[in-house]
Amino acid sequence: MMAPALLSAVLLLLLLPAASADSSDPTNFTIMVTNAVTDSANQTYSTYVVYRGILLGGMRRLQDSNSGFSFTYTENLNYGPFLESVNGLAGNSEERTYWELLVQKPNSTVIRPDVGIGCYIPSANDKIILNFNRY
Ligand code: B12
Ligand SMILES: *[C@@H]1O[C@H](CO)[C@@H](O)[C@H](O)[C@H]1NC(C)=O
Ligand SMILES: *[C@@H]1O[C@H](CO)[C@@H](O)[C@H](O)[C@H]1NC(C)=O
Ligand SMILES: *[C@@H]1O[C@H](CO)[C@@H](O)[C@H](O)[C@H]1NC(C)=O
Repeated sequence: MMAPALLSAVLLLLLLPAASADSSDPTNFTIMVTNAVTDSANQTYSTYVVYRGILLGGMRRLQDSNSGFSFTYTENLNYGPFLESVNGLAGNSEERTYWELLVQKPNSTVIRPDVGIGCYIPSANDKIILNFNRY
């Protein structure tokens, strides 16, 4: 007969792997490329990050999978990666255009993250919207 405290410790050890299993599943999300300046066709792609991985990682994975998605970024000293171009189209300070980062949550609410692609951590089923826009 095991003491109740020992028994619950053994039970906890048995249950732990199951309880943390979700952190080993990929976090699936989509990336939609839109253009508010020229109104060209939207493109949607699917990718994923590991548990609490950053958006930039999911974008690199998508680019490396030959899905037709490509992007470039510049490195800002203070804020990290600034998304410069998507699918060959680059933002331009003379024309005051840039790639805006928006996120449509599963309940359809659209947010505008207050961080860039190097800091945003996608949630499952986010629709990341990379929107070519003016400022
Ligand atoms: C103006 C501005 C912009 C302009 C910059 C272009 C321009 N020529 O004006 C535009 C509209 C492009 C912009 C875009 C974004 N911005 Co902005 N921006 C600012 C703002 C208001 C002033 C920056 C500035 O002119 N500084 C003075 C100059 C002399 O210094 P600078 O180092 O040369 O400034 C450059 C950087 O700030 C850079 N920059 C601007 N925003 C961002 C964002 C990121 C992630 C990076 C890496 C660089 C960067 O562009 C400036 C000009 O080259 C700051 C807030 C503030 N008051 O500082 C926010 C700020 C820097 N931006 C921010 C954010 C979040 C964004 C976006 C991600 C918003 C979005 N959801 O789309 C996008 C970037 C998306 C991408 N393509 O990667 C955050 C960054 C916080 C963080 N830790 O990541 C700030 C601090 C505002 C906030 N919400 O708190 N932004
Ligand atoms: C994520 O996507 C993969 C491949 O499309 C799929 O097999 C997996 O079940 C998805 N995971 C979740 C948690 O939806
Ligand atoms: C692209 O997506 C945006 C934002 O969801 C939407 O407003 C627009 O109508 C779409 N454009 C096309 C051409 O489907
Ligand atoms: C939608 O979901 C987000 C988080 O995923 C939450 O912050 C927000 O309050 C929700 N909005 C509505 C209208 O339910």
